Amino acid sequence: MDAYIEQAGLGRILAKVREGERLSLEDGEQLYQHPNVLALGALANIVRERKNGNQAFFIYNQHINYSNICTNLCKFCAFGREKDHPLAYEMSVDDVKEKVRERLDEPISEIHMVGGIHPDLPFSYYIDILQGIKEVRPEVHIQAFTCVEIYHLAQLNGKSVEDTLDELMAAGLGSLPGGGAEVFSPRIRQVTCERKLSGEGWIEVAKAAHKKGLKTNATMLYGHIETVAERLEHLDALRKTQDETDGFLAFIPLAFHPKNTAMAEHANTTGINDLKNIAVSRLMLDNFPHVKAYWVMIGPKLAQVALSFGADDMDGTVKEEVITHMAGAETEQALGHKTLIRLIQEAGRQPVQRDTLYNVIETF
Ligand code: V47
Repeated sequence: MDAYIEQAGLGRILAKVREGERLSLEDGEQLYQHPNVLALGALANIVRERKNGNQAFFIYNQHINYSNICTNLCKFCAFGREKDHPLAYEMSVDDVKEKVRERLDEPISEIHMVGGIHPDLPFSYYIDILQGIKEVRPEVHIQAFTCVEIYHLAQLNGKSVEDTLDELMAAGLGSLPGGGAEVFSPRIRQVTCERKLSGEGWIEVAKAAHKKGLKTNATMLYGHIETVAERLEHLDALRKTQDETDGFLAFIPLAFHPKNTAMAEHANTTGINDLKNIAVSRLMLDNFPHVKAYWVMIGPKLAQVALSFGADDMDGTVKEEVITHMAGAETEQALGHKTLIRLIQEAGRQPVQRDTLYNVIETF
């Protein structure tokens, strides 16, 4: 493999990767511009196997989107709605509890819960839905509320992000998902999501969570108007934050789905772009333990291939995914754990069912 990578003209970067030396933004630029995706994958696979061996993780999880009512109305999003829109919805605390109750017979270890920036639900609602989930399923790990939602909840609560996190943790919050990061560049945010918390704001909330011992994930929404330089600046900001806090668990590149959004003129991402983002992020984010190939976004078949291009995690069973499907995703809304195991085994990796914090539940 090394000879192949060298022949592709990537010998200098290969030497750095072998030495465990940090890649520069210029290296990242060279990787993104490189036409040979197999050589990029082979390079990323060195880091992937150094960190995670032959293991490929998945989780038994359930997604709950408590409301799509949102005041941010980002142009790339087909999920958020204004309050009076016919498709707007909001779940009561009992609705959320019922969603959890419906699947009590399944060995779900994590509930992944996010929603829009709702204009008038009170702070107590968020405490109540956390407590309600714990009442129905006390042992489950709740990974909920992006950094953008946490900032909004702190404003609702009239307290600091730190104090608000304490209250949410006491009610059952276990970790934060990685959404809302988009691309940190102010240019991109100005064009696509001008009302959203800034990139600096997102990072400040993540740091506050990490300082409390709350683990969080991070994402990047690629495949729209962002430049390669803006992607690399985003990765660099995450890498610097991780140097400081060591609180990120996984990075998840999110492929833009344009259908039903205000940016519907864009084409869907291609398989090569998807694999490049997995590979380059694995190489740049040298201090992130995990990179996910989120099958909902890139499809189970490409996610399987991505396990040899830097990714070591396929996310999970999910069930009832809404955000990407509103934007035209043609993937399934759920995968059975047997399917996940088969996808991983056929990719030549060892399936490992994990919990949210990557403790091993079962190896197959
Ligand atoms: O925050 C919105 C993005 C995110 C679109 O932390 C879109 O483990 C593509 O963050 N096309 C939600 N993406 C999903 C998310 C996530 C998913 C799975 C696992 C984890 C994790 C996090 O999806 C949003 C936004 O950044 N998004 N609209 C769209 N049209």
